[in-house]
Amino acid sequence: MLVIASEVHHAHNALEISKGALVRSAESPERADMILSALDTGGHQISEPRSADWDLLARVHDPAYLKFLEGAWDRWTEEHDANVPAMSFMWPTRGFAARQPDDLVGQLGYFSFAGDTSIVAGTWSAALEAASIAVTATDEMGRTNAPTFGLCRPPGHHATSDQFGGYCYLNNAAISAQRLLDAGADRVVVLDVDYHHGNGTQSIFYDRSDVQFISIHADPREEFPWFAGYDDERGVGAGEGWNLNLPLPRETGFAAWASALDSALSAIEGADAMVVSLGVDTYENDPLGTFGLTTENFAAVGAQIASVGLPTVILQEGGYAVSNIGENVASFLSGF
Ligand code: Q9C
Ligand code: ZN
Repeated sequence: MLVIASEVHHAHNALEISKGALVRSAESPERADMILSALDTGGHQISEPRSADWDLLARVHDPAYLKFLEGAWDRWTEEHDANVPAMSFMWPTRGFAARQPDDLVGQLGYFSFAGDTSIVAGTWSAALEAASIAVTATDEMGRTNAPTFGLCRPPGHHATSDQFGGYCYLNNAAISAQRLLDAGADRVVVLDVDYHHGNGTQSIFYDRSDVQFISIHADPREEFPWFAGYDDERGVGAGEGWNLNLPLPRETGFAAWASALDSALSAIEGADAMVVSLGVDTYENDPLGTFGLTTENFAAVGAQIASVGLPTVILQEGGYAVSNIGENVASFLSGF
């Protein structure tokens, strides 16, 4: 399979608040290195991305948010030590006004939703490169009519139109779906199989019928992102009925997971193309997940999704078992 990848992601090596401490993020550069090396060994064709257009990004994200992300690190280092990441400690939660303040720390709170995601020197260039990977993979799929894999890092499915969080800054899958629509698709389905609910993708398309969003994930009663991903979230306005959440309890094994995938695939309606948000944090030994999928199971999942027969772009989301992430992604792609 054609794989779009880049080395630019190395510039992004962030910190996160985990269990009360500021530690190295689980979303590490080694993740993408391991995937690239496994795909290279597996004989996949690897190619570099072309730069994504700002106008396309601005069809998915608030331009004020894009400008903020682009300039946040330089603004931060005017006042702070470059050894500490840029992040807020306050967010406009219940009862507060969702207005954009002038102060940088306040803006960091306004434009984010979680303390697991910080901004460091290379964050913007890496996020922009990941979006470029998604767009190039999408265009190559359109040109060749063959499935294409975008090795995006940082991931994207938690990023909303104007908030970063869950290790995500630009929503690569949403940008890919928008690109497919702009290229002539009438409807695109985004199938999100990451362990966590893709709250960002859901919110971006929640009131639209041209993108169907379907997600299989750990029940938000028990897992991040806690405040989105419930099965009664079905879309609003024109988008009503075009959002499907299939939450599963912690510790779900492959049989139950695969049966949720069957339901997900039979719910696809009128789509001309598919974007797969591929998180492999459903792996049995993932440090952030509790599901029980094995490396071999990922090949079956890939084959099951491919059987739908839609033109497909596959984009990397989560997966934190660094020593196994390469073989897990390779297994999915070989099955597909
Ligand atoms: N130390 C994706 O898989 N943070 N994001 C957990 C644990 C939330 C996961 C903190 C996990 C976000 C793309
Ligand atoms: Zn995840």
